[in-house]
Amino acid sequence: MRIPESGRALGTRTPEPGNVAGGPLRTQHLLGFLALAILLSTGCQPPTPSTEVVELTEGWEFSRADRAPGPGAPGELIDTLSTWLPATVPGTVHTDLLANGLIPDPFWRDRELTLQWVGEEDWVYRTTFQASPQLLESEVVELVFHGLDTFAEVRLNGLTILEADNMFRSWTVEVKDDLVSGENSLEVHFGSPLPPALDARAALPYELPAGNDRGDPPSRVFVRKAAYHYGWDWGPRLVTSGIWRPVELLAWSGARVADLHLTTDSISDDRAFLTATVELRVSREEADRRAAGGGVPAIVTLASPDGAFEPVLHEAILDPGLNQFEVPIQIPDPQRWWPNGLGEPHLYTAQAIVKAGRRIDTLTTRFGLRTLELVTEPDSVGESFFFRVNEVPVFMKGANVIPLDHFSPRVTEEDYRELFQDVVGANMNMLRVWGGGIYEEDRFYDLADEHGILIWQDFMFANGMYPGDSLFLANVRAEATYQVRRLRGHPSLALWCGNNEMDEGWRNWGWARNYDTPVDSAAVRDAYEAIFHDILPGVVAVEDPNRRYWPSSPSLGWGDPESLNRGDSHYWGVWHGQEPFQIFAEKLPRFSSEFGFQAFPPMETIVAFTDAADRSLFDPTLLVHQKHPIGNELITSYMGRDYPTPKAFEDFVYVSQLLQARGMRTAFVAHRRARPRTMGTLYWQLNDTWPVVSWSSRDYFGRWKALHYAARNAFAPLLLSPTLRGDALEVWGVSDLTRPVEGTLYLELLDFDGTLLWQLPLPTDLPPNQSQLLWEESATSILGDADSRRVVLVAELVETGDQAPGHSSLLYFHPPKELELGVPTIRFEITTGEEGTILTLEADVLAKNVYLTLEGTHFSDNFFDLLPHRPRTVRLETDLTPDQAEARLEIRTLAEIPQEGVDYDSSADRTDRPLP
Ligand code: BMA
Repeated sequence: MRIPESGRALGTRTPEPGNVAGGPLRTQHLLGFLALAILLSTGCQPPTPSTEVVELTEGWEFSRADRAPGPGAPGELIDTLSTWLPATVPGTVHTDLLANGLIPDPFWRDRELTLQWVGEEDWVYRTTFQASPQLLESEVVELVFHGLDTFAEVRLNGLTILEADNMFRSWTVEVKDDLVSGENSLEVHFGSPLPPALDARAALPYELPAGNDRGDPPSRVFVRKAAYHYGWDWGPRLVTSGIWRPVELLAWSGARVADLHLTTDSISDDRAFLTATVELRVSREEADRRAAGGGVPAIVTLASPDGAFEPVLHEAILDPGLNQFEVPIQIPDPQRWWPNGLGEPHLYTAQAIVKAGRRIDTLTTRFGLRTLELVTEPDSVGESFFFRVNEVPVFMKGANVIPLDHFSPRVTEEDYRELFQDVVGANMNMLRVWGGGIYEEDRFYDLADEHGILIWQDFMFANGMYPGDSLFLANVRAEATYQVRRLRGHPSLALWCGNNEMDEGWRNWGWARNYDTPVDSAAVRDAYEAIFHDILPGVVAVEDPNRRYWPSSPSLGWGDPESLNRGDSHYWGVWHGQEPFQIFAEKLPRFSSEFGFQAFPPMETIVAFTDAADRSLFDPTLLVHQKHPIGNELITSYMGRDYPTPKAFEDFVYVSQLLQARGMRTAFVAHRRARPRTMGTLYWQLNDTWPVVSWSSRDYFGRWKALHYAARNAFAPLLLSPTLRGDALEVWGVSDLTRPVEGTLYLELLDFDGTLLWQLPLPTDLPPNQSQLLWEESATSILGDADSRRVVLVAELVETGDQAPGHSSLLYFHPPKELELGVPTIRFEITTGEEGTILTLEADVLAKNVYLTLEGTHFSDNFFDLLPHRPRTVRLETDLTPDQAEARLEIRTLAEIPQEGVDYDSSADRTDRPLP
């Protein structure tokens, strides 16, 4: 007997392993162990899989479509573009043009500006594929597009079978009758998603606001397509078209499992009660065959390959079309899914199997056991806003994530893995998938599940107002239904949020007053109400009733004092409002879902997209990679407040990162100290879609800015936060741990030469999950005769019985530019051993913001202050030998930055040298 290993037919093409867009889906059809058991126990002929999936990734070509010439493609390219050129699916037209050598890299220098024609053209993609007689014998054959970007007319063997108009939906067409045995042709025509092509589709008597769309007229809100493609204040305007997610033929007969979804009803330490909902589809042919018997007899089995629960077998009579079953499940001794930092994010596996006649089909999915509520209840401040997970109020630490590449189909599985490593590496437990980007790949949410990273999920609407005609609203409803059903099984999913900054824009940015008549204004608002207060919450209530829906982030604008008392907040008083960083300690929201400050990416990244001549602050080419209209001016002005302003561009880049980290740390620690009033701190923004000056902490290439290190430090489960409030010197302890901490708080006052001026060991208890003032004294009395410009307070918490150094934090009594820093001599050595490559550094005087650079190397720590005569070790992820690394390592510190107006020759004074 031959036992099939997989429900996927032999000969099925599998996607490139590295390409997530074409990667494995969350749920896969496979014949698992239980199917095998049933199969063996029947003792007769093995069942055949009912479903065959054929991925259509091969043989694609593309060409410019012939339509009335607009400004369009440059004349010299027209002939070449009108031939058939090789294409990659999933992909985008820009990446295909690039691969064919027809356009320069859109990220190189100012090339973005020369490539606007690509979005103005229509494009055609085509391929051929073989339909085997076996495939054609299937009772149902469907063509499934998991993502078409965006206005697509699909022709199969010359016949139009689909007109698609939403990048965020999947499209399924029954094609059995349109297929021929042997070769079939498939063509996808993409219409330009820009005016004037778009105008016929979106004729409204008034304008709709569409923030950041750099088109004239702006048009993105009429198109269900990623908003950031049209330009954003951190991204290029490169308006794509293409088959951006996989295409497959799904052939099946008899009955198949269409969906398996588990919801948790209750969990105690002994037992969890769940409901599994299984959706089955039965072909008309199968039903007709069995009509005499009054339906299709089938055995439906629910099982757990990892043994979480006993298999449940169910004899059923199925109807043609959709059948739904609810199966109660009990899991003894349940292991809960915990967010990062609180425990293991345990995942279970469940499998639904349907056997009808000789055919069998299975669907496997993962699930996690946890309870999660967003608690918004009246309290002494106003109204709470916090997440309670498995009965524990959890302080959320994290960031807003945007697509990992402007051309998102080229993001690889490895890229996603590295992102999540860096998210966990920075002690985060939540990411917000922001509404101007994309509903992420399945792989993204799988990794979030595996790493215990909760997801605040926006629907894809941002910074504009959208149309309200019935076709548009129906399109939105279909999109939401598809996405909610696709993602609802992930334990990481914490919240559905309607949109980004739209209610705020309407109320506070003048949008409501932009209209000639109150009637027009009311019509625009009505469309908003329909989408965000009717359709989206309605879809969530039906498809994912246990998850909370929140209409708009933020719920109130940052100028409204009430925004600090209830709801979530985007506090942009810093940066957009030009307020000082210290304001973060005063404006304490209930949940901070956005706030940020820009910095330059590391020099290695700048070098990757510029020529040497471009590398100055206000160079026009460089400014193409700075999308905020006054971004560099703002960085410079804030820098002047706290830091010496460097002469050299390279030094400016470094200090811009210190500045960003300093500002954001001010917010992180203030938010954490303020728990339980404040219960979340998600900064803007985690990553970049291309190499750019932006608010990100991790750049396009995955390099950490100083901010990413600062986030890791400030998000540590146990945080010490020394702070000055007037003359009051306070030391706060914040614990996100669920166990009490007992230990000793060591306080020291050191001068920059390393002389200990004062010290205090203090027995300290820190209760679980709390912020507490541990110690308070007058700064004047602690400083005594010391020069406050030459001293640092070192606070360290060492847990009783712990040998390892504890969490430590430093406090200076002045901003960096007022400190009297001497130029340090830093001695170092690099060794390899069991722990990898280790760098040990030691300085003779305080070395402020030690910045290590070494080609292709990631440092476990960087930008840190090296205390005098206190050696410190840093782990290196590098391909270099210790000797090579020692020879090439560069070290920069704040004291060595040549400043504006200071006559300083850095080359003469560099003091870094290896330890003898
Ligand atoms: C936020 C975001 C984005 C924007 C950022 C910086 O509010 O929602 O719209 O990129 O501000 O301006």
